[in-house]
Amino acid sequence: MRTTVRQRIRRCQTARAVAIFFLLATTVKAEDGYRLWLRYDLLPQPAISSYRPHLASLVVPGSSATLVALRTELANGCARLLGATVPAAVGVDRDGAIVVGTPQSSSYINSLKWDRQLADLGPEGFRIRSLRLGNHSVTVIASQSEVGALYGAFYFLRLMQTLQPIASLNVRERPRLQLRMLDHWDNLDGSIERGYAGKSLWNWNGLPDRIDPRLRDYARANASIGINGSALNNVNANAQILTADYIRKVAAIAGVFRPYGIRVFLSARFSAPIDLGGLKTADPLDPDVAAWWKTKANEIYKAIPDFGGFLVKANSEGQPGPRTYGRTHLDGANMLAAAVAPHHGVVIWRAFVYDNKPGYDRAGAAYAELQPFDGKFAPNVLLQVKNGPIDFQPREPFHPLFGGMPKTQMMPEFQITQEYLGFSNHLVFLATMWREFLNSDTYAKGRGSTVTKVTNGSLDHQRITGMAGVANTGSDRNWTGHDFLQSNWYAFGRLAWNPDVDSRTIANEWIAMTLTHDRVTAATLARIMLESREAVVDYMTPLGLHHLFWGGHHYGPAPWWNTEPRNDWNPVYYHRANAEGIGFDRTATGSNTVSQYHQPVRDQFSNLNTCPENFLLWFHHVAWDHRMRSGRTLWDEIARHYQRGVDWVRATRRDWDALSDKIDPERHAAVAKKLTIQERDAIWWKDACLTYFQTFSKRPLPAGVEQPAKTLEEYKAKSLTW
Ligand code: GCV
Repeated sequence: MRTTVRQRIRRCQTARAVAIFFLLATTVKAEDGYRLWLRYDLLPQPAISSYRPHLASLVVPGSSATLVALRTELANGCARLLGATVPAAVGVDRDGAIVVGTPQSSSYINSLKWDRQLADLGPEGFRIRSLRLGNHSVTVIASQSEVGALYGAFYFLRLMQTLQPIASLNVRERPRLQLRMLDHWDNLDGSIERGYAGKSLWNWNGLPDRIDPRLRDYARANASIGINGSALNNVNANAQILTADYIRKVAAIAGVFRPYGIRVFLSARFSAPIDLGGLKTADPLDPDVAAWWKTKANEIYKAIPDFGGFLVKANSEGQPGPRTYGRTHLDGANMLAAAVAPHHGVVIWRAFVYDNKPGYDRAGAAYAELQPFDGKFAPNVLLQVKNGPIDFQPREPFHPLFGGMPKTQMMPEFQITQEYLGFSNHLVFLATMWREFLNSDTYAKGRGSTVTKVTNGSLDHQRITGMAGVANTGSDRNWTGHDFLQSNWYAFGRLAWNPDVDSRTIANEWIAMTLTHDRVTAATLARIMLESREAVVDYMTPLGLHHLFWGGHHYGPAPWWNTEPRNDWNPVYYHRANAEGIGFDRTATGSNTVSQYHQPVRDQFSNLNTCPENFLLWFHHVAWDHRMRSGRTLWDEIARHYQRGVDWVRATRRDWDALSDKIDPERHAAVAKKLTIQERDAIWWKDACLTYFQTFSKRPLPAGVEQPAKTLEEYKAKSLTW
């Protein structure tokens, strides 16, 4: 049969259209994790039907960058969730309008006379109300500030993403903490210290001219969970970040973040006046040094008027600091604080300081060093304190500085990136760990003086509050290296907004937004996430053991390690296993750092009979045959914990495999692969630790605990690439 030219052209066009369609379909459907929890996939039909009448138009007047971002987010989000465009409108001319903005940007919101109510919620808080405007039923999302309205819009989208009703809303939300920050340990060469998801997101070489569009998506994701600060560079800081060249680059990043309410911070190297300024000293009490920092701060604020301030790691792990010049942390922090104070900036001084004196206990170092300065820091200084007294271990008791410095502004530091939790290979949901810490009762002012209350400022009337998380983001397409670990970024943001949110709520939200609306599947996933942290503690460091990690990279077990130049970088320093028993005696018969806690916490931890068993070997050196509450000996109990951890990973792999038809194939396969590694590692942890500790305990493994496959020498010879 002969075809006409016209027919051939049409066929070609059709073929091209089909090809483009498939190309688009595969691009759009690529389940590579890039979209995080902001996927906005089509909702189930019943939800669409119930939402549709309340989403008839978007009335978001204004042309500022924030309002444009807000309007775009709402329009895209609603259109994709509902599968139909929600038109933008200038006025409320129908039922179901969504009216968003501030009293300044929207005459409708102005007409509501909500000034007092909005003021009560603070500059970043918002109200969402279903009400009648004139003759129409509408939903109003309002805030004092445009960024607050943006937070409200994300909240509203989340309601739909998690299938909540929107017909009759009366929401009042405000962040409980002021500084909600991600700390990036990103180096200027693009590498990330303790980063397991690729390279740095900041393309320093291309900036300020070439701005990666991904920066905007980073900002969107953060704004969606209320994160409002980003410290861009490693706390092991390179002074170059403070040069004019880099300030221009930082200003370009700040320009992308600003509409989303995110301010940039920089880690400052304390010796910068020498490194960059050519001064002979960085002594904080030297007037030339103070003047150099003032000039530098002025220069930064000129380029970035909303610059947040400096984050400082001083006199810690080889970093320069005031003590290099015979001065104190107080001298250093207050000198820098004076430089940024005229611009309303803050100094975030890290409490991660420890010395290397013979016979000392690293867990008590920060308290000994900093507590005496309580009440003496300048009003714009915050002390950023890791959740536990050592270093982001799978389980630590709360840091005694919480509750120990009532006249100082305290800001917890979490590690979202999993330096000590299997990098981006292990599925660990960290909300439960952070919850445990926030719920801890310091007893600083009697019962109920929880870390949450220290953090949110309610216990000691703290003026500036905050929380920081060391980011787990990188250039990997899925941002965090493991699809599930996006949930930790999400969880951090949710807890920084409200440190009272419970872990289950966070898990459920994240699952609904990111993985599935199927109830049964979601329940399985939530259970896995909520159990995961305890499982990791079981197979890595049960019963209060800590820092058993391979030296340097901290991946995998090396309880035998004793070759680091500093004692307190060696696992043997922490577990102290010998023929009698195992554990670090931090009671009065040992280092007595337990005395840094208030009563009755101190007594509870000190007493072998009342010490919670999950902290037992943190505070006590315990005999191998010590009877645990279960009736088993300590040795048997340790062994059973390791086995339990391994069993959990095996069961989780089975659970995950069974969900292959419930999760898209791409992410299912990616997570399955990671779980294989996690199982291999859990077995490695169990076997290496038990084989090694057995050389001291000289006891057999109890029934039900699998025999290790290799010899201790083989575990010792293993490397990261084994
Ligand atoms: C940025 C631990 C990590 C270091 C990190 C340090 C810190 O020691 O291993 O990589 O340095 O903590 O928090 O300053």
